[in-house]
Amino acid sequence: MNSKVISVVLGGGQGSRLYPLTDTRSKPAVPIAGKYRLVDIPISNCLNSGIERIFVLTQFNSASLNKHIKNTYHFSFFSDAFVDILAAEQTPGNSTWFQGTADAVRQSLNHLVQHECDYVLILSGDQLYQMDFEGMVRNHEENGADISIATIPVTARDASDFGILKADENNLITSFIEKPKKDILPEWKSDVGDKVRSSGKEYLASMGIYLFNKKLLFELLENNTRTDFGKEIIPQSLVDHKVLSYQFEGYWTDIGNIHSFFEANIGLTDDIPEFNLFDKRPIYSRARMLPPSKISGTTLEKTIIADGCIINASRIERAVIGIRTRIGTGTTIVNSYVMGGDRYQTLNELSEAAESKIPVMGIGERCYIKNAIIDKNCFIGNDVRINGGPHLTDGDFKTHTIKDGIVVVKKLAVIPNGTVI
Ligand code: ADQ
Ligand code: ADP
Repeated sequence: MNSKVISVVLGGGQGSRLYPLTDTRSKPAVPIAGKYRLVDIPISNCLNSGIERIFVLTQFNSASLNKHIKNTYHFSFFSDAFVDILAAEQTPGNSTWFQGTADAVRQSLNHLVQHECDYVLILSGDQLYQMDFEGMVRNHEENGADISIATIPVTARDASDFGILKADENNLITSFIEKPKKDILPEWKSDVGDKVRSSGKEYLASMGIYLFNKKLLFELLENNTRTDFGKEIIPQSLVDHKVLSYQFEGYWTDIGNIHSFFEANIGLTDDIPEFNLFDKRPIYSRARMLPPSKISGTTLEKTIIADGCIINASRIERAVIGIRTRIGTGTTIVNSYVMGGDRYQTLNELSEAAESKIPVMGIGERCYIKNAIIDKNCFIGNDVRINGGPHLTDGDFKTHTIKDGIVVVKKLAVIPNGTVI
């Protein structure tokens, strides 16, 4: 175990950009890739890097997140390892919720202070990547840094969504601006090297991954009201502290909104996905002891199917099908993420539903579903047509939301037979 580092995962603010997936659960608990939850990504990166003391900060504490963490991350009785959730709490000294990233970490200082460590690694909870943090810690130590920021080259199109920085030849960050407007972007170009420049990625972006010397983190956060790392703490630290850029070479993507979340999931079905679930470093998740999936009469094309599914569809193409999904005969699913279910209906429930012609949990018969995210435990009837795409106007409805042409069917929604969206 790395005894020098404790990690803090920023599990999410209001999570409004992932609405409606975050309507009834906190962001870290959002299911990804059919069987994991968002929080499993940063936690797995930590564990694979030997960092085994992890706090997860979240704005709202959901039973499903607690249960997931409690049932997934078991450590030996004799080890100091832990994954603890710190939900925003009102205490006598603090009556507000976390106001921003720095404020969230500030409110966790009283927990951090109880553990011995030299560095605190701050991570975002909504990113898809595999990174070995050991290299970052080594680089930080070897160069005597006060703060290290993981960085990645991005294109001009993406640059306005990130903190953009400039660094000298020793990787010392000389200037930093949070989400620069398009008109001033050209001033922020970096010398990223010929190879990277040819791909059009001429800006160096912060990945929102920070390694702080513990003492300095306390100094920067205690006795002040600065609420955000990107807007305040980082730019203000450049003057008095040695802040280094640690450039990352691999695949990294921010999955903070519905569009990027959808693309990241569907991207996993590529022949050689940019994010490799089959890597030798595992992504940890809860072992559920589900039966193997049972599939009959289905043509499958570029599809990921998790455990415990019962599938009789006719065709599934470029789709991620999550745990315990049931799909009826004659159904086609294209370019969609079906999250699955938390339980199975009993044979009795199924025959009662059939008699009263109400949908059963899962996806019914002869449906057509394209460009959609189906949240957990939905009841989609027979002959339902959900055809997402740019022709649809964004909007929020009782059973579903449309964002960027992607139809997101809400958790527990009941979509009657024959519905067309
Ligand atoms: P953003 O991702 O836009 O930019 P922000 O919305 O502050 O920054 O969120 C950072 C992470 O913290 C996210 O995972 C978010 O869910 C979480 N978070 C936000 N508020 C929180 C709160 N009150 N409590 C707990 N968690 C909270 C940041 C940096 C940029 C950088 C990008 C890279 O500010 O400089 O380029 O990350 O994605
Ligand atoms: P996941 O498998 O995605 O990790 P969880 O195990 O966290 O999901 O959630 C399963 C949820 O479903 C739990 O809250 C559990 O109590 C509930 N559940 C499981 N079986 C049944 C059932 N037969 N009837 C009602 N709820 C159930």
